[in-house]
Amino acid sequence: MELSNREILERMCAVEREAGELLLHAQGVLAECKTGHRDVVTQYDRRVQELLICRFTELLPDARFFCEENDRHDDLHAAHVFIIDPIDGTMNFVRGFNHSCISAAFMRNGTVCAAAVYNPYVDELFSAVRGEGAWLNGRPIRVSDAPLSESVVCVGTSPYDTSLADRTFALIKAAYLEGLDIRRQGSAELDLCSVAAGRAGLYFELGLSLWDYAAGMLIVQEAGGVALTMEGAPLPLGPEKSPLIAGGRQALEEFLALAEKLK
Ligand code: LIP
Repeated sequence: MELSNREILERMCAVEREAGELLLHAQGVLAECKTGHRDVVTQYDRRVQELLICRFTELLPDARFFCEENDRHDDLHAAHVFIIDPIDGTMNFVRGFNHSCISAAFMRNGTVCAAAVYNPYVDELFSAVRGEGAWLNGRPIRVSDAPLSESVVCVGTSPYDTSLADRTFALIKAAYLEGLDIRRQGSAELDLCSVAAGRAGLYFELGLSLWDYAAGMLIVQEAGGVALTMEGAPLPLGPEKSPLIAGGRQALEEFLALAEKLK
């Protein structure tokens, strides 16, 4: 009997809570540089990733994996794929900011159908099932439908690609001037969950990988919001990096129009 998306989500949530203990009790964190001194990985990123792969393989033996670490990039066209960011907000983790999460999205035949994002530091588990809604610790959540002028805007600075800096900071200044204020929290998935829970009205970042947004994208959509590229197109579910904007429809459309004028 094939497992339903809801049954798979329940297992994803339990596994992320288990992995959360590894972050809460982490000691002797060793940071290694990947593409540069701002792009780091730790032994805990790898341990969490291996734990999730092991548990999800027990659940679905034919599952494939597309993950941030260890170049684990299986075929995204497979029937069952888990997209994993073992620690989203690794620099926060290394620096002790206590604002990071474990993120996993389940894709069935090319469509993201279930998602879970767990922040163990505040015991907040955001989740969603396509067509069934989005939740925070089991309670339904909705995006804010406020206009940009009444929205706090989460911003991402794409620190791994400084060629995006001029455009990024021009957009951040626009968000600061047109919105209520900005927040740079350091975790794309948690920024998307802040939008899904109606805490922030908008989030954007110009250079993200699939594992940085696959889960949060579904959680925002199931919370009544929109998640698109900065050109207003559907987000790619592929290996290429992508700009992203997410929010309630009104604030998002206002900001996309502003971004167009700033080109
Ligand atoms: C991080 C994102 C963050 C972004 C960083 C990086 P990581 O993910 O959460 O929003 O600014 O460039 O992509 O590397 O900590 O999983």
